[in-house]
Amino acid sequence: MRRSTRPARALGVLGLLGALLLTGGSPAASAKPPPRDTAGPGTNHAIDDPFTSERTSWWRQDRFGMFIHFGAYSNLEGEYTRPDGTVCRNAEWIKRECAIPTAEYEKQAATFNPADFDAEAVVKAAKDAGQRYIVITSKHHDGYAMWPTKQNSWNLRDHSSFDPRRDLLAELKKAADAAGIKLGFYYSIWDWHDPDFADPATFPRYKKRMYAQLKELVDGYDPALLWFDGEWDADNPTNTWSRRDGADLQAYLHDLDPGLIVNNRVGKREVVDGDFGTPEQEIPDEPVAGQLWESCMTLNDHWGFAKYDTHWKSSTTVVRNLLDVASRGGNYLLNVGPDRRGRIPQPSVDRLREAGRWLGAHGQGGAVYGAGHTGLVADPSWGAVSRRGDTLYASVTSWPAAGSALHLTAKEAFKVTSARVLGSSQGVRVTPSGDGFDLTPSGAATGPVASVIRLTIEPPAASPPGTGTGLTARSWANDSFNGPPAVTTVDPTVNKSYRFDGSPDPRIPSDHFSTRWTGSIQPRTGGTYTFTTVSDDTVRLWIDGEPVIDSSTPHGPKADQGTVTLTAGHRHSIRIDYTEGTGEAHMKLLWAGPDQSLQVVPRSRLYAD
Ligand code: FHN
Repeated sequence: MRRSTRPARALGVLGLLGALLLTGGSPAASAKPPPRDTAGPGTNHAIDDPFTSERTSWWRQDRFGMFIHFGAYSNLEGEYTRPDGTVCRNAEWIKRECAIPTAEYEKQAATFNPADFDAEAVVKAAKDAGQRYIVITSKHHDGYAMWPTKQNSWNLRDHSSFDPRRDLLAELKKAADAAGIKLGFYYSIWDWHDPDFADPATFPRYKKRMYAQLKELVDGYDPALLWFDGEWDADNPTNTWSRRDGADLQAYLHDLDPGLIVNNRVGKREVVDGDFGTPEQEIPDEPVAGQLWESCMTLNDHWGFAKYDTHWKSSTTVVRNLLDVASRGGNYLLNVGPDRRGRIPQPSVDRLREAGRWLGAHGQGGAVYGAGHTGLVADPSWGAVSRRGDTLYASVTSWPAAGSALHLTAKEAFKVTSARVLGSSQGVRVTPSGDGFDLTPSGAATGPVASVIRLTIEPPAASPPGTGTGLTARSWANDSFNGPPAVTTVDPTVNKSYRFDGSPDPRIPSDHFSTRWTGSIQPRTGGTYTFTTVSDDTVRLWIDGEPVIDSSTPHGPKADQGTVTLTAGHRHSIRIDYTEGTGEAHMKLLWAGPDQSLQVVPRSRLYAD
């Protein structure tokens, strides 16, 4: 029985134990999840709102993680000398990009011996950096498993020179748990080594082994998240992973562990896939429409270890990237690539430690941990502004000349009740000015990385808490709202992932149906609200009878946005017309406003007809 560490999982285990007590059945009997093909009409696969759920809370608070790319490729340290003497350079793609014959790649992997991998040192490096979760490659595209999988012998236990008594992932899990660091696993769907992967006729055999490996990882190591990769259409070998495969895998993983967090590469990197988007080597300019997100980056120019790559990002760049990411509501997953012996390169450790020192000084980490998009101010040219409750953190990277001011453009009315520079006794004059405030410090910047002005604010006036129970939902067993609705109910929220097999009700087929939600929506504060619909196939949204979103051309999974001004406490009429033709089906209604970060519109703000 897997040790459970989180409420959701504990419930799973307690639920299971409860079932055993009731049925007296064996664990295997009651642990067996219902076959997914019985899900069918009436199933909504959306388990919660990742923007607000307890399940994702630690991830949304922690903000900063360590990515670790470590595998059989690390043994070559980024360089391969071909038989003709020419040298080919790559890191984790070296087998494919340098066309190393499989037998030769297997031969070199047999010498892989990361004897110096020190899990406690790795976890210390993360903690010293201020990284609060770790994601390590359990299996990259080369198919080589970094744990003693029973599905094949292509793994660190059975095919290496590593001590067979050791389990590197178990060591890391133990060290991470002891340090209060969450541990996640990267897992590549694309597998260059498994003989059944490339042929669609044998791909089901590969999928069976893949599901079994994922069960080994979840049951054996209790990861907090799974970071999928290698989901894209590719050749050499052909990758036939489909959207349906992604939907099935997500349902399987939720059965395995309801508390698990999964990224969008479980499917096809769409807004409806997994719990968060994964922009790579880039930082979005603003919050991503309709989905949490995490920017992943290398610290030099390679994910896997490359002995010649000394193009390291500075610790200043790391901190400033992190401040930008947090101010836009994202996470930052920054990579290290251990060498063939399992050691993190010292230049990586040094830069990460410097970043951690800045975060740990003067409470400056408050601008990152648990902080996010303000919704109240525009992105400034002189730095980044993040928000945590009634505190704004203005992280200044271009300090003004003596006596000059920093202008902060306010998108909504609010007051600043105090301001101070973290790590300094200097005062900051705050004066209303034009479309916002002028912040005039009285002293010098506190350092070369960024200086943080901590502003305490009085947020926009709020009306009493809502007492809503949801919207009236009428559904038709046709995609044109034709005739009387087959089902009328009250939906607490509009948060639907029907995917391929589900629908609003067992009486509604999984294709060719429509739903109309009506009622009213009541904001706590007044001002400009951005509504986001995430839909497949079509959606139209009206507020007070005025069109806000019209996405009535049938489409695949897509986010659409529209803005409208709402009055605090007023019940604005709302109508959503949604249709599903064939294939996949999704419908979510989210909003973001002056005092409201992006989330599924909560039940308490929605009132039925
Ligand atoms: O092909 C991989 C690559 O090797 C690396 O693992 C990155 C990290 O996110 N993901 C894929 C490229 O998008």
